Amino acid sequence: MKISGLYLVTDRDLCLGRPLEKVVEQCVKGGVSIVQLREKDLPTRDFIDEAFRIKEILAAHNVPLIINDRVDVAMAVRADGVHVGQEDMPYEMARKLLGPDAIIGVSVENEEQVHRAEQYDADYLGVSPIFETPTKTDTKGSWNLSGMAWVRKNSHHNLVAIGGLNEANIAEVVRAGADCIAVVSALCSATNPEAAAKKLSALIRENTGKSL
Ligand code: TZP
Ligand code: MG
Repeated sequence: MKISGLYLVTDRDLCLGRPLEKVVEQCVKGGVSIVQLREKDLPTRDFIDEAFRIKEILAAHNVPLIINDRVDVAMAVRADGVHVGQEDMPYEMARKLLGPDAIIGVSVENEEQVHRAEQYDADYLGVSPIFETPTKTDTKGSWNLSGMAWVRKNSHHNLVAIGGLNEANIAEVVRAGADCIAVVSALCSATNPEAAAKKLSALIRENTGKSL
């Protein structure tokens, strides 16, 4: 499945006190094309319950649900796929468990990981992080625009850019080769998530197919 457009990665703590379900629904109304549920410290039972609630909202809009890290949770709730980082379950193992139709994304943080990922039939690579971001601080360096362009040249995969992206910089990230833009705070912490999603989606559309 070709992943494109605007990709929401959730963070309950960044939703300014609003329920995550409300924020996700507004983002979807604003044109988000895919949603990743990312929960780093919820008990498994709560993660599953939340995933079912989000899945129902997304199903009404035909938007796929991706689970961050947890292949077991993805299987339990029959999510559309999973996103794995370099320290999570290896790609091949996740593919075996979830099957050929699942959407599986893999984070790449350096050039070696990009080369290694060439042998995967992953649905996308998460190019992470493009810029430094307070949302995720355990990163080792950032790709910047030149790195994004390097990944585009050296990978056959569909590319999802993430990290420090917002309306001020996504045009150039798309022009550097991103197929899809993933954001946390630019949507979760937006005063009006629906309007923010509309604005970001339009910027992605306008810049797709153009180069730097
Ligand atoms: N992975 C790499 S950067 C990041 C994740 C989950 C956080 C991106 O957050 P923001 O607020 O869009 O910079
Ligand atoms: Mg992970």
